[in-house]
Amino acid sequence: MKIAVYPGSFDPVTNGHIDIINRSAKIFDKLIVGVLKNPNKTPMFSIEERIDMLKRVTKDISNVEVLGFSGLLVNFMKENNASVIIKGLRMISDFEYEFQMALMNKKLDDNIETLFMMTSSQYAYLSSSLIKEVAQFGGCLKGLVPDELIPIIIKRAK
Ligand code: COD
Repeated sequence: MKIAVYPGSFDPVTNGHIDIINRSAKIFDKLIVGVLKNPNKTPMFSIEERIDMLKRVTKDISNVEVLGFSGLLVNFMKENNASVIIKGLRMISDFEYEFQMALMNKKLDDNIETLFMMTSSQYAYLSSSLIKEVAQFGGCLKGLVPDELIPIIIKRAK
């Protein structure tokens, strides 16, 4: 069974993330969406809230599981028998940091491969931080995040 992990902060999940989840779930037997609990960052949404939002919007994809993790990604992978890391690439600016992380993860565990999936063109400009900014200043989130999450994000951003 080929198990992949799509890791991220997902603060909050956007339609760009969901596109990567949908497309990679078709390639692997199981896709684990790994939600990072980062003690060095103060997110807009708690780890529990981010997991809950991801579970709601992926409930119809039968081979997707949403789990939280802290610490090293490679340890989380090992605990879940996963061997492939999925990363989304938007702009060339994503590449440098993602390249560095892929090499470090390979150094930490040689059995793990990182696969990069190109963003779909309609989501290339989307990021969680821009979503938070748009929400804070009252912009329209339609088409950028799942409809059912729009009121939750707007409420939190106020
Ligand atoms: N289209 C396509 N892909 C996208 C889009 C979009 N519109 N938006 C985001 N993505 C991709 C990102 O490129 C990323 O691959 C993923 O979706 C998640 O994005 P974010 O912003 O929610 O999450 P990040 O980038 O903050 O996640 C960072 C990690 C959690 C992956 C990283 O910090 C990590 O692995 N931490 C664990 C600690 C560890 O092991 N450190 C050593 C690693 S070398």
